[in-house]
Amino acid sequence: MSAYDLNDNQCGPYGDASLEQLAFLVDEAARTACAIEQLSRRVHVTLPDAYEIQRQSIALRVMRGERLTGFKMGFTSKAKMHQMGVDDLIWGRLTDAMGIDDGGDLVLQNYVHPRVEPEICFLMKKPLSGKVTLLEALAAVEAIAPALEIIDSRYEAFRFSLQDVVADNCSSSGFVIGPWSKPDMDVSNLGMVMSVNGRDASLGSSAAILGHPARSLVAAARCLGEAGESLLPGQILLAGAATEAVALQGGQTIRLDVDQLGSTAFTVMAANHDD
Ligand code: OOG
Ligand code: MG
Repeated sequence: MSAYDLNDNQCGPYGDASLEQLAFLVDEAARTACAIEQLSRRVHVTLPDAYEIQRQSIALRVMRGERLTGFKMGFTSKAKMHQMGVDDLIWGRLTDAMGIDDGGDLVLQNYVHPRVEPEICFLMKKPLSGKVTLLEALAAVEAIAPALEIIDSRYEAFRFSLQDVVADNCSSSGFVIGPWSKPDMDVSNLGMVMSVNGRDASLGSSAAILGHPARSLVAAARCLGEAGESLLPGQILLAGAATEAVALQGGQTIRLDVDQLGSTAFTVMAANHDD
């Protein structure tokens, strides 16, 4: 059977669908930009199962030639928890294919219903995994940059349970990274302004990210350690959005300005007439 048949399958806690088939399902949805029904509406998926589905779905990308370039944290700010109705920290994986050049273009057709959110990005110089202090986390950082994350839930109406969003790689679908600064900068409370076509769309502070974005690094080390993974030198971590995400539409230029760190931007290519 194909993974799609699970919708009609009522037997057993997962019907006939294996975690491997569910991984295929979320990967296909991302690859073809085609929304699917929430897994939790049809099958019982535990949180460890959801992380295993995520792991296997990213393994499919790697098999197609993508390279793991780092990780992202989600729901590290109250604004995001409130917007999505989920209040647990989550983490996902980033690949090189998700990267968009600073100042580059996003092609709307490649996404289901993308949104953008303002973030801080860390570049690692030392491995980090397990229980670490804030100072240890900061000492493992090579550089810090302003970043925009493009999230695109593969579920209909951008609605999901905790397990659904984790299985769907925490909605990760793209990121744009601005100029790198030295890691000795105090990033605990920097003003962040995200604008759409020159108009302010959301205003926040890096302090909204767990009180200090480096706390997201501490949380990432702990979560990854529990999963037997680590942040490796040369990899990046997106610390999580400081404000709510904003829906993307063709023709928009999105720009993020972070005090002292500088800015980053991208443009959403307008959709074709027949879309
Ligand atoms: C889940 C991803 C959350 C963040 O920065 O909080 C996230 C979602 O909102 O779809 O990336
Ligand atoms: Mg995010």
